[in-house]
Amino acid sequence: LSQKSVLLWFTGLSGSGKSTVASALEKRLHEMGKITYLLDGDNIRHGLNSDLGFSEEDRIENIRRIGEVSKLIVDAGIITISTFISPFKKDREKIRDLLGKDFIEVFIDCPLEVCEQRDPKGIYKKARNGEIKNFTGIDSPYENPENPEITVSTYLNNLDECVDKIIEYLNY
Ligand code: GGZ
Repeated sequence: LSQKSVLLWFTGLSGSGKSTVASALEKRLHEMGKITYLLDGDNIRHGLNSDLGFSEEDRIENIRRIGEVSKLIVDAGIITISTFISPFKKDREKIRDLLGKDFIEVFIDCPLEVCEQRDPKGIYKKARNGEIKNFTGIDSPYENPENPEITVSTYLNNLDECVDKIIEYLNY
């Protein structure tokens, strides 16, 4: 196998652009002949973690399981992109410890105000009017990464520029 596999761990608020950047990054990596796998809410929260909600303890367990699954995929030699809010620094650091040098934290940086303005699914609106409780950034915390390997600012840069920054870091 000629590819060096890593875990690209995307963290950021709902609406920050994690999925959009991850999809565009996958496309770019595929064009370079790389094999990737994307873990996100659609394939994890509806399946493996369908027993978990959004309380603090459920989020901790959600991220723990995803870290373990991510490691298995990295061990198989596949570039793994995991996109979850992962609001707690401590839980992200546990995954860093699990993966060692293969862990690349990608902070998808976007101010809450901008995420809330985008609100593609109308989910912030629901959080504001109390229809959804414990919503990250509203009534549940998000702890910014302190030393992420990569910071992508989706409110400042366009999609191509965001992907370029990650590709340049990977230096394949
Ligand atoms: C945050 C929530 C919540 C609450 C439902 N808080 O933007 P989305 O809608 O499509 O993606 C969000 C997704 C977050 O799941 P994660 O597994 O990434 O979260 S965590 O890492 O904190 O475990 C959002 C939706 O689920 N969603 N309720 N209360 N996001």
